Amino acid sequence: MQTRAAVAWEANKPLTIETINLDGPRAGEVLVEIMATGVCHTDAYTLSGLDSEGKFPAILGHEGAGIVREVGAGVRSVRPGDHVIPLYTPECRQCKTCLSQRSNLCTAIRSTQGQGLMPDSTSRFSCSNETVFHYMGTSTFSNFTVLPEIAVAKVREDAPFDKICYIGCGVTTGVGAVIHTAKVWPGANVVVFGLGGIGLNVIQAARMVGADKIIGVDLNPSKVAMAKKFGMTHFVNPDEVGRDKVVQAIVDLTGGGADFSFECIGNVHTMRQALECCHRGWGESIVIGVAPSGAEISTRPFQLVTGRVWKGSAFGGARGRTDVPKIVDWYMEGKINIDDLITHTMPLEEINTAFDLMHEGKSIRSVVVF
Ligand code: NAD
Ligand code: AHE
Ligand code: ZN
Repeated sequence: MQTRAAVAWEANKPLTIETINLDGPRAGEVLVEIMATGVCHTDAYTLSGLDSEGKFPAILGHEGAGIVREVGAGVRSVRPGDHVIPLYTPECRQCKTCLSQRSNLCTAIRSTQGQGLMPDSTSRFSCSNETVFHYMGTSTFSNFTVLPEIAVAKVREDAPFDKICYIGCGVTTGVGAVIHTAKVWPGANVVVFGLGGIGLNVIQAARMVGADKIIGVDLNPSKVAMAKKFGMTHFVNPDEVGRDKVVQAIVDLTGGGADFSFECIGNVHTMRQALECCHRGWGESIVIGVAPSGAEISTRPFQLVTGRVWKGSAFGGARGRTDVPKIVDWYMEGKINIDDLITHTMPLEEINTAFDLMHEGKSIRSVVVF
């Protein structure tokens, strides 16, 4: 079949809207009509050329929601008409990691996914006889996409696509990091570096679980109003306190250091600050931000010797097929706020504006509606 998609031909160039060829689903795969997709900072990261797994030409996008239109041989868990959210972290329920229940990092298809290919090492996308690569196993910047069955979460049908697409990455990443990865306790002091599409979801989950102080750190003061609405109690602007005094400012505000910090920027300097602002003896810092390929983090080992813990979180530690439908329920029950975070909605033809708004710091989340 043919479908409309935004194609990234090369790094740092605007996406172009093309009519491309899409081969149908093979065994164990499903064809999904994407109804809406968010634009996450990770899409911009890969487009920047700094992602070691970034391949071009590719169809980016990993924060979608849509409807199953066709299934390949042997598919049992979904059928045409089902509403689904694509999963860049699949859940096969059979690999060592899934069976361990210790991590959400399913290994079933990770290696081909990182090469921009389907599990049989081929691409379903092409344009004028040129292969176009998949991205993160999802490629939601295409009106139709093909996914492995294990990479879709079936969700309730009354949930609006243009809101729940955000659960495909940002919401689950932020909320999950608090609940699954850090297991923030009531009364904890929490610091969030980066008040964007991920950080604000960390903030709303921290409030939900009963955190005490929720301190936001960002260079852009225009993020403060939204962050306060979602639960931020204190704000630190590194340009006001001095970039080398951020750690001290947080230690002072928390009476000794944070119980939990979350880095939601992707900057190795703020990752270090996020660790070092944690409380001696038990403070945990969770790295969510994705740093450029080749970047490295550093700190004095003494920071760890004295009990601070450095952890990372991918997709909020969520097991997609199990946890994503629950988060959709939380949204539909009014337990989490998604609507206010979606500051811009646009048609596919205007997708480059979503990247511009992100880089200019003017949006929280932009959603493309097909
Ligand atoms: P965003 O652009 O919406 O937000 C980033 C925020 O960081 C902005 O508010 C910006 O003003 C602020 N910022 C930038 N540099 C700063 C600095 N030096 N000090 C303080 N604040 C600074 O991005 P997002 O969509 O929220 O994504 C955030 C990060 O999380 C990205 O690196 C993204 O790739 C990553 N991410 C990781 C996962 C995961 O599973 N681990 C999932 C989604 C996104
Ligand atoms: N290809 C990148 C990896 C980037 C990365 O860490 N991605 C996160 C999700 S970001 C979503 O917005 C993730 O899930 N990581 C676990 C994994 O298996 O990729 C790079 O830097 O090489
Ligand atoms: Zn993302």
